[in-house]
Amino acid sequence: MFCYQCQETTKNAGCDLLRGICGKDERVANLQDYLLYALKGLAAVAVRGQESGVTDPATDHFMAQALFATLTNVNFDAERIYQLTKETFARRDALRSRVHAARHAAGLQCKTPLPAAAGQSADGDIEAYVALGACFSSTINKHSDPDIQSMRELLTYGLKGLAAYCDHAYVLDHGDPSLLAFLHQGLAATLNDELGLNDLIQLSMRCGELGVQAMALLDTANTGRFGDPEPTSVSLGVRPDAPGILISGHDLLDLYDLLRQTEGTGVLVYTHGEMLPAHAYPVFKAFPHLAGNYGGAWWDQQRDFAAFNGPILMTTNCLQTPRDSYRERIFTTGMVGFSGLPHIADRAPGGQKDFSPLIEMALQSQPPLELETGSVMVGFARKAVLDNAGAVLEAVQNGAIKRFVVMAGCDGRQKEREYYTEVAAQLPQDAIILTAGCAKYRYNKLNLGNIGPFPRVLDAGQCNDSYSLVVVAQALAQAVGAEHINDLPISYDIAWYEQKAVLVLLSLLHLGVKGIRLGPTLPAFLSPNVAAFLVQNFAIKGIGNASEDVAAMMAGA
Ligand code: FSO
Ligand code: SF4
Repeated sequence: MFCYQCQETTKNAGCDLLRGICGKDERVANLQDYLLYALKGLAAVAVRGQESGVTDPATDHFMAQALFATLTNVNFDAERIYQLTKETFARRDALRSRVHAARHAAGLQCKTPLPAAAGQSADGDIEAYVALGACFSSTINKHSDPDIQSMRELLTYGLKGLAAYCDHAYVLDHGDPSLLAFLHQGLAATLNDELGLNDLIQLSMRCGELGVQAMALLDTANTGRFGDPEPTSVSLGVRPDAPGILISGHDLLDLYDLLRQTEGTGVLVYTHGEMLPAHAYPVFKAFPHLAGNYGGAWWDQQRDFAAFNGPILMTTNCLQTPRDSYRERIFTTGMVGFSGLPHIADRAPGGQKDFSPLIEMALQSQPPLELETGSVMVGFARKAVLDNAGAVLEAVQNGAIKRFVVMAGCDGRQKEREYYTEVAAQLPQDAIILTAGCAKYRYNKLNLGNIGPFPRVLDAGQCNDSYSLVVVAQALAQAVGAEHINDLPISYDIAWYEQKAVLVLLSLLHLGVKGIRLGPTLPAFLSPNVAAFLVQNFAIKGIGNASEDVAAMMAGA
């Protein structure tokens, strides 16, 4: 196996032994590589279809789901990846027939042949696919020019992030065909030997542009369905007298179904990880049995889930290999999977998922062990901040707020991430931290105080709610008459882990944001020349020592 798509990749070079740091074993890695290869072939056919007026919306959505399944910490279920690959080939072949027929009828000649991935035989059992994956992972992802390879990887990972956010929005019946069309175009481009570095750079910037569009779509989907987040205090403790269900991941509709089905049962619902921001939405606040947030970021799940005592639902990334202490209590749903874990099936159109197995299990469970007490503030998404734009501006103008530091992104297990806790703690009292994503768990319980009515950590929500931070920055720029958000007193100290964060990074680059600090390490898939390009054009830098970085950021560097 070889995989270097996430920040925790072995030795910041690549997971190339029998198992990745994330727990993905060689067999699943090979199957995922073969799925990606198959998806590239499907993408090439779909692009030719786009050129010929032949589309298949169901296949477009399938592309987003299948690509999402290959994102870090989503799907470790070999059989499921195998089935997705078979479906990819079946959809590819059906679409190719339609495209051929349409082109034939129109008298169109193909100037270039389709790539090999578009015609690869679909035959084979799971073992054959494992073997083919092993073979393709060492060839299809290896271009002789390391810079072309690096840019293809950057684009591919941005597309995986885009696919994930598309899937989240589609779950809420919010679609945008242009986003799905680009998944095909971008993925097909990674097979096209005629494209040079500049083409791939442009496609990556386009990916970032569509990243903003996808996050905006998901924002509309979430706020349209559940209301605009409001500043809300969330309990971190437990109610000792009732059992609970713990729900993690990003899928708010799953939370909604679960809350409706647990109403009146005596079972409480707790959020974990990236589900924390749900507490700020008016629709969720109306459920008195949404009891609080339990535990820390995704990488704390093995400790948190063991202590929780009740059933756990993983709706999206980030899933870790379950420990025996809670293996019997964890369920997956959506694109998440793990061999041997029970999977809650998708909802029928207009219906709900059936969470009764979790509810039955919860009724037999002990209440969770209390891990901590206290509370955190959430709900500072775009509307909550912009409704107070006057107070923010006044605080900036009278010097109460000297600087905003965007510390969005992901958390992870590496010790180097203590840097983010140190930065948050050392930032002076006149600095506000703008956050989104699970990166916040490094500092959201530090009680960093307030500036006027605002907590010094303004939590906009999930990683996709980085969109809110962009909207706030743009509104602020307009209000102070700045030409560009780079002219505002804002610094960016972004923590990345997986491919949604790659998309968020591309989105910020597309918006022209300069001077981003990216840590805790720069991506292993950046070749020296591609890294140099990012430094030259976007002034991207790695992180350093916390106190030096704090001083530099406060000085605008
Ligand atoms: Fe975190 Fe995981 Fe939202 Fe990521 S839970 S690390 S950017 O997958 O998705 O922020
Ligand atoms: Fe390694 Fe990350 Fe790939 Fe997992 S997703 S195999 S940790 S690079």
